[in-house]
Amino acid sequence: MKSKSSHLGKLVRNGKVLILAMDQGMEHGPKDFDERNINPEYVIDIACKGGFTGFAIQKGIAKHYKENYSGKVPLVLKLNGKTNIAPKDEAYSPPIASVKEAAALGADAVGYTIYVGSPREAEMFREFGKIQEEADDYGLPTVVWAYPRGKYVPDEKSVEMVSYAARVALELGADIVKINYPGSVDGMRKVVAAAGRTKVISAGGSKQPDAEFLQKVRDIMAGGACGLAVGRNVWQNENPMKITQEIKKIVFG
Ligand code: FBP
Repeated sequence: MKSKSSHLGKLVRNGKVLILAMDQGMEHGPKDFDERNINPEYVIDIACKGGFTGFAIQKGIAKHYKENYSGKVPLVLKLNGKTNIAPKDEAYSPPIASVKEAAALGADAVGYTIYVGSPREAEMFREFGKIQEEADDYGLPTVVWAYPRGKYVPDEKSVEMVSYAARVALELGADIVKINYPGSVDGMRKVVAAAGRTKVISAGGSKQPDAEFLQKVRDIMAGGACGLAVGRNVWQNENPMKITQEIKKIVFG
């Protein structure tokens, strides 16, 4: 069994992280995809050839397409997930895979979504606590998607809420926290400060024109984040490899 630092060494390159996320099939449904990227092989090819430090997917894709990505890009297996059909008020993402399955699939990290502030926050904390403990046993780093959400959260992307979520990830023992960009470089700095020694990466968000998105990447990095876990802005792009190269120039300098 490899040590946690050797797994982290794959995910973090020169202190920076660039994960390609494709859990949107579960989280958003087929509406996020077109006739090209609806085929998982299309996105897997981008993950493998793009030089990403990780590829975040659910276990079904991980199992059915193992031969396509294995050994070519580090796997970040998402261990919970939900659709966006149910109302957001009671935001909850149930566990659907185990750390054992992640290890058997050759994952280099496990991913877990926690809706901070949700009425069901306690359940998610408890479930992640167990996963955190098992991940430590397997030497696997944890990446927490920390999203403030639910009927008590007035603004999911306010600096205050995103900083709180980042801090919660630190308190829960996450190695890396993925947050939604809080809208400004200053806001990002506050989030990074709140996260302490937990590394902060930002989601990409919905598809933007290239120049706007690349400015957002610059701002994310200027705010002290160590990278991104990006999905739609790469595989919905007309030229995914070109935008990936541009993102890499900014993230890895
Ligand atoms: P994007 O870069 O496409 O925004 O992906 C980031 C991500 O966190 C995905 O990993 C996840 O599927 C999705 O966003 C969650 O989005 P939402 O905020 O709608 O739940």
